[in-house]
Amino acid sequence: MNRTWWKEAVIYQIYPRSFMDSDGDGIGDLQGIISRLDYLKYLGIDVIWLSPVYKSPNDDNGYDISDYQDIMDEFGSMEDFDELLAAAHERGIRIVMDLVVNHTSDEHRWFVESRKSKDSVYRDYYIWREGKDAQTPPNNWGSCFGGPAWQYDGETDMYYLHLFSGKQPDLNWDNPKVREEVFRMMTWWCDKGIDGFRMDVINMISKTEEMPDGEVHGLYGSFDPYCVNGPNVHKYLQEMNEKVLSKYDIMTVGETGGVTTELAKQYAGEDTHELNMVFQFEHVEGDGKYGKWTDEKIPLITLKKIMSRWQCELYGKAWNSLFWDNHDQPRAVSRFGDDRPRFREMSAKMLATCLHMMQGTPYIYQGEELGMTNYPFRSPEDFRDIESINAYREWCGKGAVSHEIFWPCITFKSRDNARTPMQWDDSPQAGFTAGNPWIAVNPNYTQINAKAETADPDSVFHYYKKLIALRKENPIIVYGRYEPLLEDNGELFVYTRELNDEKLLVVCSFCDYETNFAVPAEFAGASCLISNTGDAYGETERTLKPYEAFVLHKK
Ligand code: TEU
Repeated sequence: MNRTWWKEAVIYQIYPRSFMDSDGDGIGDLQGIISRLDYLKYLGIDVIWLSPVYKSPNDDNGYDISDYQDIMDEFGSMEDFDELLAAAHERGIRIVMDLVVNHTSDEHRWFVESRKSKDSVYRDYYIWREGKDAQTPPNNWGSCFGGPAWQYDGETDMYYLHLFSGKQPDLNWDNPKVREEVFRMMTWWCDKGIDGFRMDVINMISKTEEMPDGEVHGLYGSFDPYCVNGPNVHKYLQEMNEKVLSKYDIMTVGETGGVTTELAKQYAGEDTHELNMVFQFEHVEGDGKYGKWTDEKIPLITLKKIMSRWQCELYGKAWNSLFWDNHDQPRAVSRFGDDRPRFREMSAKMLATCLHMMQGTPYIYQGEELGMTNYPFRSPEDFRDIESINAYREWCGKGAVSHEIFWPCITFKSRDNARTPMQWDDSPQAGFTAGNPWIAVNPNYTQINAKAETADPDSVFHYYKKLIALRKENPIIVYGRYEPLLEDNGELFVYTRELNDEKLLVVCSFCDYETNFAVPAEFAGASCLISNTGDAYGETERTLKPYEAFVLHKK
């Protein structure tokens, strides 16, 4: 397997709106990020994945782009961006942009022109269809953000497709002019010196010609079979690779909800000339009682089987990306660990061990390195995310389910859990802003913040810092073969990594009680690479503390 910088990197995702505000308007910005680069350098990360910073009306917090080559007013100017890129590169940190080209904003000039007339030269930049009538959309598809996936437009008496909000019309990738415009824009950013792209819902860009009703789940029909992993998606990605990606030393990661290991070998194969890696979502989706909404944690055995399958089936064929959370997911320690004060730190360190010892490129979502937790929402007015606001209205507002039953589900899974401001210190608003934040700061910022944790060598922050350093010092962590152990054990996540004559044993307890573990004889006397207890590891029979994690290293 050939060595590359993006296989050996640790990537840190910044959600700019919530990272650091420099001008007191309560919204994070680019100068704020610049002011925190030394913190990221100290943590030891190699790459920043920057969620969208382009011009946007912010219907979906920047994932609705109205100008791909200009900076959102609230975040600053293109000069600020150029300063950020230079300042990051000076520190040896690369910057990967968020490429959102399945759809634009409805305020993008292409769409403004497209909707004016059926004869517009931009008409076929988007997906327009006749309704069954002015009140009935072309089919029964529902959008990801609730409601139908079609918006009626009276100007030309037709409907346009939007798989997300009505202000996010889907681009028509079957139109070569659209592909040409996108590739030209990507080239413009690459020529500025950026280091790659995270590609938003990139496996949705190719749709089938036929758009029949979908199978009904909940309130609408599913568009999946017609809009996900579509007929031309690989052709378009290979064209993108040939015309843009292959010309630069950049990394690419596709956001591919619903992807399988077989498809991932095509999207991210060592020699398929598409992308470098993809995000798979099996461990974070498909768990809902009401669509995605649930208050239940995934059973450990199910989680282990998913993660192990991806580790084993991609080995030597394609590259894994590793994550517990991002700006769309609940906070890792609340979802997969245990955010009760007694267990939060131990379980956050355990989760970090479990993920960062796996094969693939690890992603850290802002605040995960502090063990930040879900937010204690009190009422729907606390939400800012269009997905949560619409879901509460759609499920509770229409009486499909009672508030008492739905509330634990939406507060556990809401994307706003990940979007509360980064907790820098224990000053007002956690040092995020001198103004009023666009979304409330988690009240636990007085205990959980970067200032306290960077000063405490036993903090979650320093544990992440050590894991990142270990990955740089030990090629076995990057390139070693993964093998699961104790696959049917519902308490412990145990696996090995092997490279040449070295071997690692990774043991992680997902329990809030003591458990027993027999160290395999081959690891008797092996040294301890890292643990979240600081205990000595020599004996073969161990009683593990709640959420204990350790890694033995046999050379
Ligand atoms: O997310 C794709 C997506 O399907 C999201 O709805 C996400 O998977 C879901 O909310 C998890 O429950 C991407 C971006 O990451 C997201 O922030 C955008 O809202 C979405 O695309 C549209 O651009």
